[in-house]
Parts: sequence; C-alpha cells; structure tokens
Amino acid sequence: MNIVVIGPGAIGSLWAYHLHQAGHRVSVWSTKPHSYFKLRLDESPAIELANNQPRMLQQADLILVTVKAWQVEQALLPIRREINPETMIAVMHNGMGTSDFLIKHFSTNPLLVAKTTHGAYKLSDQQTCHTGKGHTQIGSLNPLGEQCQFLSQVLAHALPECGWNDNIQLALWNKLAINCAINPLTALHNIKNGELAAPSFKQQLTDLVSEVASVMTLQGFDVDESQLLAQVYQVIDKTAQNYSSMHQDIHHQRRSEIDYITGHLLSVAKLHNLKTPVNQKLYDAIKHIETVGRNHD
Ligand code: KPL
Repeated sequence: MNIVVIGPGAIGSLWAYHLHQAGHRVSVWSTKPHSYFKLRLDESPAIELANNQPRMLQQADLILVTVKAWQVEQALLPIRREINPETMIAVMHNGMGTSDFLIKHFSTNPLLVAKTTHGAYKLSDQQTCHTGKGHTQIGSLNPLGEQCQFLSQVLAHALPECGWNDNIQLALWNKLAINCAINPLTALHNIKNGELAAPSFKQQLTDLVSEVASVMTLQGFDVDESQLLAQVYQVIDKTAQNYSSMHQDIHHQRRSEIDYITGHLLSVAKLHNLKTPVNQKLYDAIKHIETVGRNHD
C-alpha cells in the first residue's frame, strides 16, 4: 500500500518504520523542510523515507495521522486539497474530539480511529526507541470506514498485535477515563503514575472516575463504575515507573492534551447539562499552568 504518516513523532516513526519493513511504500509528512526523513528504530540500520512530497499524498491509499489531537486540524487543513477523496484516513492520538472536524472536512473519505498501547520515545529527530510492546485497536468513524476492516490485518502484519473494534468509541471512552484520572494529577503534583496508588489520592480518583462514568452513561454506554476505577488502578500499577504524557508536556513547558482529554469530557458533560466539578478543577489548574506557568501558582 501507499502510506503517508503525518507527524513522525515517536509513535508515528514506530509505525512508519514497521509499515516500511512490512513492504509498504511509506513516506512521511512533517514540519521538517527536507525532502527525505532519516529514521532509526532502536539498534536497526537507518531507513530513508520521502518527506513532504505532495505526489505521495495524492497517491496515498492510507494516511495515518499521528500528530497530537490539538495538531490534527492544523496538520490536515493546509494539505486537504492534495488528499484524494477515497484515501483512508486514520487518526491515532491520545484523547478525543477530532472526529467532528474529520467528518466535516473529509466526508468522502473512509475515516478511522486507532488507539495503541505501544510505548515509544524519540531520542533525537532520527532515533526512536520502542520502549514497550502494546496492542492496537482500530475502528471506524464513518460508514465508509466500516468497510476498511482489512486495515487491522495490514497494521497487525506490520506491528502486532492489532485488532478491529466494532465499538471503538467505548474503547476510546475507557481510555479517556484512564487519562482523565491519571494525567492531570501526575502533571499537577509532579509525580510518577505509581504515586497515585497512595491512599491520599483515593477519594479524588474515585470522584474523577465517577464523573466520567456518569458522562459515559449519558452517552449511552453501559458502564460499571467500580470496574472503570479498577482499570485505572491497573494502569497506575502497570505504568508505576512512568511519567504520564501530560506530566512530560507540562514539565517541558509544551502544550498538553488537556483540551482533548478532560476538556473533551467537560464539553460532552455540558451537552448533557451535567456538572463535573472535580474534573473541571483539574482542567482549570492545568490550563492555569499552561498559560501562566507553575511559578506563578
Ligand atoms: O496514556 C497514558 C499517558 O501517559 O498519556 C497513560 C496510560 C496514563 C500512561 O502514562
């Protein structure tokens, strides 16, 4: 397949590398000006992929968008005329809230959304480390996307494991619950995920998850609140030694994904006239740090 990966950050590079090794014609689209993009994964020899070549976009069978949620619009809008109306577009990012934009601007394209638990980070522009093997799920965002279930096999062949999920929205909401609970708290308290297992965080985690569960119920999902909380504690335990992505963004004074994690929850809660004060407080605190900085607290 002709595949363009938009946003070769850590996860984008991981996929670009494996899709290339699986025999696909892979190129990338990045903010870098060069026409080639050099990529090394772990100890493997470097590969060279075409970068920012409109012809590749025009010929793409699949565009895999791996930029952060808040970058999806700004990455796709300038190039939308280069994208064939039949090209499959799959987004893969933390958080939720980009589907309205995609459905509005790419209504003729098969649209898909994927979530992955693979861990990767960039040592440098060219060097990516695959830090943890994970699992990927992909599902459709529109009826045309439903016809692209074979994509899960394409992805699974390149980087196992990957499965098709008919109920990808539920999977995304479950992940959103985990991110609403873990990410803002670890960023605010400047702690690793594992430190949230302390009894002092129990009430707050319970309240955060309870609010997410209420919103999910209003969205039509059948939610078991205690199971959702148990999942949060499982992730805290499994990723105890990690700093969450929001912790890292705030620590490095980068824009975080708060608008597409807690912010998405708040906007859906608002549609249902539901108050979610515990999440609102964390949202406000993170926005405050993003705009004013931690020193002015
Ligand atoms: O997805 C994550 C993130 O950091 O964004 C978790 C699951 C919380 C792991 O750190």
